[in-house]
Amino acid sequence: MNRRLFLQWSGASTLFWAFPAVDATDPSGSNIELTAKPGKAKIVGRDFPATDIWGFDGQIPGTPIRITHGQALYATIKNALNVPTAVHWHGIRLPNAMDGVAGLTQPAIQPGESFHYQFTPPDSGTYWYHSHVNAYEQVGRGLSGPLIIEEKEPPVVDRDLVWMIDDWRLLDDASISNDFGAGHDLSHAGRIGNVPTVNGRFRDIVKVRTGERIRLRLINASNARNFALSFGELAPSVIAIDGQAVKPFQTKEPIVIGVAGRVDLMLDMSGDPGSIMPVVDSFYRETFDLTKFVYEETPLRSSALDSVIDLAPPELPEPDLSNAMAHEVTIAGGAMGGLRRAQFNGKWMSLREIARQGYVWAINDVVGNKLDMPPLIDTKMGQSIRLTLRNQTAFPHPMHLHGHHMKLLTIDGQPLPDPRWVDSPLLLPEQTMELAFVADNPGEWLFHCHALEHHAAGLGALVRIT
Ligand SMILES: [Cu+2]
Repeated sequence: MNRRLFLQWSGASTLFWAFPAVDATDPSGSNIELTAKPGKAKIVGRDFPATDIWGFDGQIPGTPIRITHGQALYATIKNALNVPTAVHWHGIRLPNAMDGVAGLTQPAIQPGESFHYQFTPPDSGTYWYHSHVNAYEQVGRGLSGPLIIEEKEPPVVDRDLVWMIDDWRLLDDASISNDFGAGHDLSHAGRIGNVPTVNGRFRDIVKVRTGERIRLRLINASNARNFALSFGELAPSVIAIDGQAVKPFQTKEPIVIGVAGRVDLMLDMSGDPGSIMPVVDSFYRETFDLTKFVYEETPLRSSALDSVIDLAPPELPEPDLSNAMAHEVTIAGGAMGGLRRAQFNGKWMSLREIARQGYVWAINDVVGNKLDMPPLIDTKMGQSIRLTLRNQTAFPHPMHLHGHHMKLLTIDGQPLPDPRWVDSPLLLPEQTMELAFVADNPGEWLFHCHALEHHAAGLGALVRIT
């Protein structure tokens, strides 16, 4: 029994506990095959027709991948779509050639062809995989899935749940609106949809039992929607952010999961048997119930488990701040952004002229419209980099650096009480963040806004490490 993968959503942890990790150290790793292809999904329930989607193995979310820390992943991706694609393994510190950015790290996988990815994730945690070709359309149609690297000795829980939270723009017949790359989305908040989902379902429920301890892995697979989730009377403990362990902290504040970000929570379900508890989103002006916990009539236990929830600390290279190379990175443009001119293909042009070609954002006054541009950062292996990231726009930007994690040092000049490592920090309007990382992974890496319409409209740059 190879328990590595293809665990179904329900009963996943039952399987996990029934069959101990006999092959947890299997040097042969895990072989998987995923096919990018069209499929149908019942997103909005019985009263609506199924939605035509593109998905890995034709489903949303794509087939979940679960391996154990230390195992290699061998993944063959077949393309059964009629457009080229490629797969990015979001947040994994992997060799550049496996990063899945078509046109930069590999040629796109043509229709009918396949590509073999192979790497050993150096970190345990909650990650995801998604298309990196024409991403605003391909991810928007469903080409993403969870990628879980389990700790060799995970904290004891009753269930390990993955929620891929996503957002769809559906028409009245539940079909996906075809207006990918609409001008307003490019220049404003990105493609915000009208149907938020958990694991591809709108307004579903999640059955729980009083006393149950749940590890909840939240993955934001939206094109552009950020979430801020509240869990009623529960005070969840945050145990990991962007896959990397944090010193657990309990909070009743809404938990922000920016686009492409992940948060691992530990939940002790303390509601009364038979009760219902909505999970409420409040990131934008209008709040809504994302899903509901429905307590079963029989409690699992009378009081919460009393066991350690801490994960092992991250094993990431510590940046040397005293010898770090400092880079100021300013994001400008978009609607109401005040950017007048920028460099486009090496020439200064007015934003109006640039906008005519579909681009409206710039990093340090450079529009990131191509993958063969001069890099924003060009550095030698092993160099510590200190980034001061300024958002001079009216919109939030989840800034994703490929192939690395960055240590978040300050937000608006305020140091963070505990260290936190991120790969997709959500930079709010007018906010400034300082981050640092060691450039220890050779290659050319994307650094871009993960609001996918923003990236498509120029909010991207390269980091070259030689
Ligand atoms: Cu953005």
